Amino acid sequence: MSKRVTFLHAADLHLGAPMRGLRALSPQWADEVAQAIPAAFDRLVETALERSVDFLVLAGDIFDQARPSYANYLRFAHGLARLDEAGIPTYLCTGNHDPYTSWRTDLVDLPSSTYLFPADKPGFTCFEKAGEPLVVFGGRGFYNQVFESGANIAEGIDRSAAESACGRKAPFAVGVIHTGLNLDPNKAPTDPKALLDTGMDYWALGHIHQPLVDDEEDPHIVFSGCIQGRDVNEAGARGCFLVTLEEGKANRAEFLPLASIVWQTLDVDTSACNTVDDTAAEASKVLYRANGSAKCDRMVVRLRLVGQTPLHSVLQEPGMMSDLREQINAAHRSFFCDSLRDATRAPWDKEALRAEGLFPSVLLETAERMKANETESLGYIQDEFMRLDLKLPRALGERMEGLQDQASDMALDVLRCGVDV
Ligand SMILES: [Mn+2]
Repeated sequence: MSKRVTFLHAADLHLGAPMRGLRALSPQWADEVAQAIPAAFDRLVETALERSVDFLVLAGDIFDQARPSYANYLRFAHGLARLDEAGIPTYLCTGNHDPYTSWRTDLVDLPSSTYLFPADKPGFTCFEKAGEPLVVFGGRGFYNQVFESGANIAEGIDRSAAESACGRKAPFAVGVIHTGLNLDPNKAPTDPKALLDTGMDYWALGHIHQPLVDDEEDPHIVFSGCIQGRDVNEAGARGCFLVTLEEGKANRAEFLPLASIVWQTLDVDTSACNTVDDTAAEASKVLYRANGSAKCDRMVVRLRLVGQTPLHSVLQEPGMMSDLREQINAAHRSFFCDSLRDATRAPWDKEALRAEGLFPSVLLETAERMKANETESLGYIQDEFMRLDLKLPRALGERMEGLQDQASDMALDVLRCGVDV
């Protein structure tokens, strides 16, 4: 029978991090947001138990600060103890936020099954199942907040080093490091191509807060992302990866959402709205659609009203945006809109612009002439995409008419010579 291992890969827990950047929060929401990070960690532990994984890997930045609170350590140790009781060990390394030198050993003991990778050099260990070695690990964390410039955090970590350090071969080899890879040159960067040549089956990385997978079909280098976004810059679903390595098969890494609160920046198209109340209804639709794909309990959203609408001037009346924001917030317990911005545009009275005979009328005439000659327009776009070495979007021909209208409206906007109706 082919050998197989399953584990959870998470990183960037940032226990103890303040949630930032909320402009206007109700006291109730402030409480929920403050609890979101520890709640996501608890969900990570629950998920490991429910899925009966072989082990948990944490690739650094467990804590947000170099001196985390006793309460944060307790929460962390309690979670790891629950896993330990279920026979699930944890393998972790330190990150730039919680470097090795500041790691507290005087607050609480971590379970004996927890392995902390060293940070001054690579460390190796082995996971056994039924008395047989199943996985060899190689990993390294951050020693201080700043990684030694020019040093390579992955140096010396490869399959043969892990196997010889463990004194045995194993079906699988897993690397664990906190690194900027080739994405953040300031945080222990390392070359992804070199990682692929190490013979490790899977590199569990931490530091980049966005989940990233090198190859969806057969992932080998993966950033799990943070478990809970802290502000609108960390928008979208956040969680961990359920990794399955199996002999003779491609690797699998399934993203599992853990964040209870997901941040979003969303646009609400008001162009089909006849009243401000319609706009609130359209906002609801957008919120539910986004919530469906984010798979979270709660969403904090920044909404932007867009599109051409006769409501443009009404929306600009004093107090209108705050009334509308309150209406949206009162209607939904699951969503909190902390900012609502009007970016709508007044509709153009194109007939009036044509009648004026000024530059906008020339622009409109040119746009219509181009629209009439679709082949020429498509040819032009193809040439531009080829020049920029970009792939042409699919079904472009069918979308040409709408795109051309949009382009001429945008050009008119730039001219800023419209009339409010
Ligand atoms: Mn981090």
